[in-house]
Amino acid sequence: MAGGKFTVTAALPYANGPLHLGHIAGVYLPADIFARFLRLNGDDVVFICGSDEHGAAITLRAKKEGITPKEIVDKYYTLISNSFQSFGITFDMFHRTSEELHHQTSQEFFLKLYNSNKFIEETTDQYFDADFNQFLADRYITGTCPKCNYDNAYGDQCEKCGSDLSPLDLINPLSTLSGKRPVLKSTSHWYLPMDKHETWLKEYIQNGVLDGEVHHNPKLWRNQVTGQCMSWINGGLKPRAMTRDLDWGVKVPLPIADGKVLYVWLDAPIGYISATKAWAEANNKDWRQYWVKEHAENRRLVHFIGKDNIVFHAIIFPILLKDHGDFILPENVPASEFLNLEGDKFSTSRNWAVWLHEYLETYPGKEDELKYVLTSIAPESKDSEFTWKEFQARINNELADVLGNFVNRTLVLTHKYYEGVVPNKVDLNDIDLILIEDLTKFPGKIADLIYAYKFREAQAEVMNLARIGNKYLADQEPWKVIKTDPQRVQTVINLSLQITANLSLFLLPFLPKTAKKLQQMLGIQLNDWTVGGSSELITEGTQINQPEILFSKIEDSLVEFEVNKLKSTDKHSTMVEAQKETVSFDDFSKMDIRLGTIIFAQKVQKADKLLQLTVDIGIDQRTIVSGIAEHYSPEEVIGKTVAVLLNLAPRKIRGIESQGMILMAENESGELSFMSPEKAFSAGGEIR
Ligand code: B3M
Ligand code: ZN
Repeated sequence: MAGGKFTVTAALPYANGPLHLGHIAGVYLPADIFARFLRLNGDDVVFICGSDEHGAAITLRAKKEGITPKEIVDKYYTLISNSFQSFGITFDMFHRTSEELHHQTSQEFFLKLYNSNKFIEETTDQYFDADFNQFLADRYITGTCPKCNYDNAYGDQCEKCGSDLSPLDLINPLSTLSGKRPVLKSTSHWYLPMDKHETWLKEYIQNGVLDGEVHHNPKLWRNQVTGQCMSWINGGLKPRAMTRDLDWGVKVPLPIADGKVLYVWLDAPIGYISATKAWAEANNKDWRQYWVKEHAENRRLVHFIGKDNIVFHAIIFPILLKDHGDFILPENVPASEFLNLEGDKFSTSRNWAVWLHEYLETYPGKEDELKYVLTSIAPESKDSEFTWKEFQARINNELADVLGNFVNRTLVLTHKYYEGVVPNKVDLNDIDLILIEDLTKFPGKIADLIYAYKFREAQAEVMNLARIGNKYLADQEPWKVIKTDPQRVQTVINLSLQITANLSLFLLPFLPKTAKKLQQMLGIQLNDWTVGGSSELITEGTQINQPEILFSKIEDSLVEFEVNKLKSTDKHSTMVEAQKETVSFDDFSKMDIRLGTIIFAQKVQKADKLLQLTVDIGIDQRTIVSGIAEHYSPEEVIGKTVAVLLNLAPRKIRGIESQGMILMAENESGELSFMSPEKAFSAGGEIR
């Protein structure tokens, strides 16, 4: 099986926020296991990723944080690439779509398609926000989904039912910039006529046939990937615009396209190619051997992604690659389903998430524990769930009690009986022979599972070997037999050490740090998968080092701490999160806020919540109607000095003209409190 050639990619994360465990379990960890395994197995592999720095995901985030898109992508590129590095994801290249090389590569790609008439130019009416002078595509517009009635669907997709939408499909569309109903305005764009590609796509996806030749084994595609693609195709593909009216992105390289950029989903997957070029340049390689048909014979392109990216990688990108003509097409698109967290979906806005960088900071050195748990529960074929309770159970009952225990017993006994020197095997009995025979099957079994993208099962196989080891020790009872038949114990310990050595090899793709630690304890170095399965991996007479405990147990207090943290930040974030748009200083200084002293108060007739106040604001005395009657009685408020917004347009409330607003703070349980000066300031003092 070795000797394969692979170009492996992992979805380019948007540089608009940190990564959480859902991203890791679904995309980056399986991709890394795959790449690490291929390297060990002697396959030729390049493993590519980078940050996706264009599109509305970036510009809207920048707007929300009140900084520029450039500042956003720089900030999150750094955060994301650092956490990948400290977690131990072994990309050969982590590139950025904001790099010049990428802009060039994607512009050339676009031009090639443009010049060979692969696009259709169309002028249509599109939604436009007149206040912001901007067309509204994708996430710049929301409205009600025509398919499921969800009222917060985006212009490109409904996140509730997964439907692919265009802004014109939305019922009751609203601009996310101004919050207003947009107007229609005409604009021209280049469309990819996806409808023309249905026939060959079906052949390619369903049968693994491309240009009349066998391209890949369609049985190795996950059901949900083939299923989703076929339902798209059978529902009829529609032309899709490949350009946008925006000022952030890769400029459309045509003189007639001022103010237009490439659609982010056109440029992002081309990012895999640019990243490969950057890597090749830095490492003296020829990038074409990884992408260009003529130079990349038998090269297998594999895209690791989450299920929300299936259409882009299994339909749109293949169309683009085929239209271009020079490139190989994906041989598989192992997409994951979603990981949930403690009974709920991961949610960035609610802060319902376990962030990778926070985990790494809080639990340094425990990367392998997290890797183990995430692979054990990976959402390969259906949604799955992460809970801290299960995190604890998997580490304690499996890593510590099965793997750690077996290794520890073996090494401790080697030291106890043989001063740490590997003993000989003498007289193998039937049980030994069966064990030796079983051992030979492991590398092949695990490899087959990995080549079939079944990482959960592959890791479980490695654990099975540790279980076999435990059972062998328990059945052979060397601690008893040592008194009656010391020769027999030599064999038992030798074979247990062979199992341990094999584990230290098989663990490398999954738990690389643990595997290396184990090799260090054994005083051996293994980095070739093909030697696995041997019962001569560690030679007689080898001096091994003192064992260290591989995994310490996770206390209940950690579980409690993490669950509480999740719950408290969740509530907290809904209260204090900066949800409002940034305002300029000029906007702020338009507000006239001063201290006012309440000199009179009475209840408003037939209105339980309202007090009518007379407030002295230094320059005059005015009437303000305030909704505080449930929190304060009239007597209580008289004499208080509070913050007042003076230049709020006057409004009539219950027939009384209110000439300002008292500013109040609200706590979690909805109680109200005045904003009073901390020093004894009198009415009229300005607040700024
Ligand atoms: N950035 C979407 C995502 O992060 C997008 C992936 C691009 S892969 C070429 O889910
Ligand atoms: Zn919907």
